[in-house]
Amino acid sequence: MLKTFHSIVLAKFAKIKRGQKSSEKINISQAIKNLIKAKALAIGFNDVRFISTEPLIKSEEKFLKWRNKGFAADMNYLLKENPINARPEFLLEDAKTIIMFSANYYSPCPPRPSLKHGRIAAYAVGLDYHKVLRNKIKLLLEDTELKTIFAKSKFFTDAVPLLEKSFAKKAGLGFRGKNTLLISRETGSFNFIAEIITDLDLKPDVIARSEATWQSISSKEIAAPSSKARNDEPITCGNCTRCIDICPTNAFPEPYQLDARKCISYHTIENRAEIPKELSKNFGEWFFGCDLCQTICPYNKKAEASLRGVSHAALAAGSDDVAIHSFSTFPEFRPEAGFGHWLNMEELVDLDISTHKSIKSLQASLQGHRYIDKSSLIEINKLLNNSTEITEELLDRIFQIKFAKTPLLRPKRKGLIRNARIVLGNPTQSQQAHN
Ligand code: B12
Ligand code: SF4
Ligand code: SF4
Repeated sequence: MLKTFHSIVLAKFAKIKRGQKSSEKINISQAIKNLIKAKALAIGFNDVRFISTEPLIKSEEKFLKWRNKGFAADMNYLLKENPINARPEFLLEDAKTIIMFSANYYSPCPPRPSLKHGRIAAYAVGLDYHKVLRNKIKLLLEDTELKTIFAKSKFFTDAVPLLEKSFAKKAGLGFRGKNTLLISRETGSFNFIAEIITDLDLKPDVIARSEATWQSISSKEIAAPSSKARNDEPITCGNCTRCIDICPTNAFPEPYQLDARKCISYHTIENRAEIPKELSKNFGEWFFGCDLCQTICPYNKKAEASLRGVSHAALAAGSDDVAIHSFSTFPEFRPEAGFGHWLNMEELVDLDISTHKSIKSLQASLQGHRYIDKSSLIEINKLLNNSTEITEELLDRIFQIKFAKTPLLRPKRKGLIRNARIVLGNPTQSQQAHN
């Protein structure tokens, strides 16, 4: 029955696409949206919204001002002369609609196993979200019912300099926190943002408040985060400044603005050069990324509490699977899929050329390392058995095998060794806001 309805809708939509006028256009547009949304939620996305590709001129102005202050550090993709950040039409000719997706990746962090362990930000405890989300979206684009209508579409997540948080905010996926992140009232900020840009002409979901209105709403300081917020209430940070206060490197010169040059996340992931000591001495346990301005946020604490509530109820009812399912929608984002929240920093130091003098000693150390895939160690051993001396190339290859499919590849071997040495040099700091 449902299938027949979908087929009729798709046939009608194909007719509209061919340019034939139809008074049913709006209803069909809604039906198509419902179909896409239902399938995306079934795949595991937390939320799906539709907006037009209209450029976000005000966001572009703010972005350019932010960049002129030097806050983008040396991130080349943000420094391009003709930025596309606020103009999705540059990414796809005839683009009409952006379908915005959010996917939760939260998992609670267990206590630090030892002072030799460095902490990995929650977004990176599992597999690389770029690949995971691409595969999930592929399921949607190749769905038998949907593939005919997605003729001209492109998928992105974090791959192009598009102001994803601004588009997500406009689509109604959340509001903008003073930590600059997109925060959903229901699920907090531990959500990835992804989007399909398409030539499908679908009616936008929400007539978003203009960005000017958003700014005035923020400055009205309506209320401190409260569990009593109703669905129709504008949600903001109110008087809260917890994220700004907790940042150990003072990376927020003002609310809603981040100076990447001071952010642990920038330095441990994007920066390829030396990290100034006066900053790195404050990195504490953070070895890859940083979550402090999120873990402290009341919206995340509220989201976690409500998720735990769900798990407890479900556990009481006899289900032991919900505790895991409640946190991270996709199994690929859970700690057991990757290196988890903590990694022994000595595993990185072992990959420094100065650490081991012989292949035998390197090989012996590598047997005690953690791998996310059993075949990794077999492959590494094969490589070592065919090598006569330790070279930078050999160590790079081992690094790539060990961290394959995870976000930890990004700073490259030397970047991760640099981070490991920083954490090992900051051993006395206790675990910060560990959940
Ligand atoms: C560059 C980048 C970074 C940089 C810079 C971050 C930043 N805040 O700009 C660094 C490396 C530091 C970084 C860190 C992280 N990142 Co990052 N990053 C990006 C990337 C690629 C571009 C962001 C960007 O364009 N920044 C430029 C600034 C100017 O943009 P903006 O924050 O939107 O700027 C607005 C505000 O500053 C505001 N504004 C400016 N001036 C003023 C003045 C006033 C008065 C007001 C009210 C507003 C205002 O207007 C601007 C335009 O709308 C996006 C992916 C993407 N394509 O969007 C991911 C993205 C933002 N990152 C993400 C994540 C997960 C992280 C980390 C949590 C990872 C981690 N745990 O280490 C941290 C969080 C740090 C933080 N508090 O932001 C997610 C965030 C998801 C979410 N829920 O918001 C994104 C969206 C990736 C994704 N697809 O999911 N990231
Ligand atoms: S990610 Fe960490 S260092 Fe960066 S702004 Fe947030 S709290 Fe500060
Ligand atoms: S910690 Fe407070 S100020 Fe920061 S984003 Fe959360 S609610 Fe807003």
